[in-house]
Amino acid sequence: MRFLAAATALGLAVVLSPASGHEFKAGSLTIDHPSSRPTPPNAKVGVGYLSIRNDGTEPDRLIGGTATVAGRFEVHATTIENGVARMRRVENGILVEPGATVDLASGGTHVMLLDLKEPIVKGTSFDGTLVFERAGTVPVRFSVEGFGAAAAAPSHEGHQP
Ligand SMILES: [Cu+2]
Repeated sequence: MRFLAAATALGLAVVLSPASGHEFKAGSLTIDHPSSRPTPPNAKVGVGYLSIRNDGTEPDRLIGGTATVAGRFEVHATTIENGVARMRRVENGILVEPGATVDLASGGTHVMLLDLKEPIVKGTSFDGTLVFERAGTVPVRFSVEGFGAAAAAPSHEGHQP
């Protein structure tokens, strides 16, 4: 109830998701559409994308997570250095300010699934968690989608541990 009251007071829509989306709530946070992309056989690295909306009055921070298909879960940022996209682990997590929506998407900040135990297959889904500083551990489910025609597959070479 507190969440609804706060959201209403702020004039925010409580539920706003496309028909194809799926979302997960934890306190003031809404996790929208966790997704992943298929990997080739024997790949050791996969990606995770999602968005996080904070309808509360306190900031929160995504500091980690898990996925059933992966041995390790990291949050990565993409930066362009000398015209080359490089990814590095975000050590302090991802800040989600009150009223903000943070997108973890192709070409930007993303979830890196390392030490894959099995290939990630289009049309399937897998369980995972997101860990936040305030909201704690939030169970989510990643749906595996194809690569969009417009979005080039991100290269994750150099990510091998
Ligand atoms: Cu990465």
